[in-house]
Amino acid sequence: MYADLIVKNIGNLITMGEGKKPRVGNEMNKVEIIKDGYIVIKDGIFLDLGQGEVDKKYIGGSTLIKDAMGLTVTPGLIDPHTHLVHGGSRENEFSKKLEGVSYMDILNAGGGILSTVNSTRQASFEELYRKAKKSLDIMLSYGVTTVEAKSGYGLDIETELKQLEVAKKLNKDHPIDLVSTYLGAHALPPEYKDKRDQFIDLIIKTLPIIKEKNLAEFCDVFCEEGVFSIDETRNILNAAKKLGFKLKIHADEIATLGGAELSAELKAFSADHLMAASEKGMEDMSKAGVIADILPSTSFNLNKDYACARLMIEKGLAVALSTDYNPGSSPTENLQLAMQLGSLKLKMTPKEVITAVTINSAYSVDRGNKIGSITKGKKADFVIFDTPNLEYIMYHFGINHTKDVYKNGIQVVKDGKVIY
Ligand code: IZC
Ligand code: ZN
Repeated sequence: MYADLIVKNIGNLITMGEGKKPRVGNEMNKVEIIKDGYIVIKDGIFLDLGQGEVDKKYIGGSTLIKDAMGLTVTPGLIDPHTHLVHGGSRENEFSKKLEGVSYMDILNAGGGILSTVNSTRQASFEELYRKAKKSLDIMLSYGVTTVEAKSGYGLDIETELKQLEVAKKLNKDHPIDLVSTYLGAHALPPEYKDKRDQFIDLIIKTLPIIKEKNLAEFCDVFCEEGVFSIDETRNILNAAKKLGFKLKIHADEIATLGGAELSAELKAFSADHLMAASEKGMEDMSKAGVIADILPSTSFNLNKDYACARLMIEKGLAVALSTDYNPGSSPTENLQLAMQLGSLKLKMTPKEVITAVTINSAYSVDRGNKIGSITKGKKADFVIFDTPNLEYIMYHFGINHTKDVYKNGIQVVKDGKVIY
């Protein structure tokens, strides 16, 4: 069978192997690298891969042959935790933050998430679409080919649906694949200030509407001291699970509430943040197969402690990394920065980092059978990095190393510029 595309002369081809399950514990550091590798693509799928000369049987008709000139190739990167669709920005809170006012104090004074809720309620569908599309283009230019996107800036049915509809349309229109998450439990809106239970009822009543319109695959809760308690989180997520939603939790970000333990109890796909997770919580997650999604650019931006990635890996967890792109605690689309902080601050090896943003992040959004590794039969999503090896991506920090990006076998970034 003739190939559509062959990429040859790959200096370091990082495949992530068979990619049949997330990599846990010390498996994260066992990354096979093919020197002088090639990949063969047909109909948007990896048909073959190997070392050295490409088999002639693949070349004929209109086969395109690309010379990777000794550079580094990885699977397309996956960002499994973002608050992509939102209105406005929060630079007006920046000076307060620099003076040391905490994230929670800003929220409790009616700013933070609630400020973005106001902007998102006021924004039209087109405004939200344009802003999120611009962010997706930046993400794509950094080598990201799949993105999880949460709602949570409506806190009313109409605006939550508007956010999710924007994500649905972008999933159709943009090369990046989006995985949608309903985060109705992101904050208590002012109109429900003394009516917590009624707000939780509203979230639970919204679930079947979202299910019926097929607007989200996952449900998530911001489980945090002063936001939603463990019991409230359990109620909401159990209701979601009954309707067939997959689960994620913003867990143990600031206070050690037991979100990690709850994620294990509920068999969530991931527990995210975990800066304050207990050791018992990590052990529970490891036993239950919950992926630890760590967001180091949030720690960096809030000037907070970093999650204990080394301990999590020691305890046999599968770690993923994401940007947490949002207008408050992580206003950046740059997943390569999260990777660099993963090495520099979380002390993850470059091999652990690439595992975290490919195969493990694929499983944390339940796409492990289709993406996350350069494996025969998986989607031909891959990145050519303008670096001589994997280590260089983490070593030379703060810049974009992407040269070319391919989505379903089609080139969408050329020399760092989006071209789709
Ligand atoms: O807009 O502040 N942590 N939710 C929980 C966020 C950060 C997003 C925001
Ligand atoms: Zn978040």
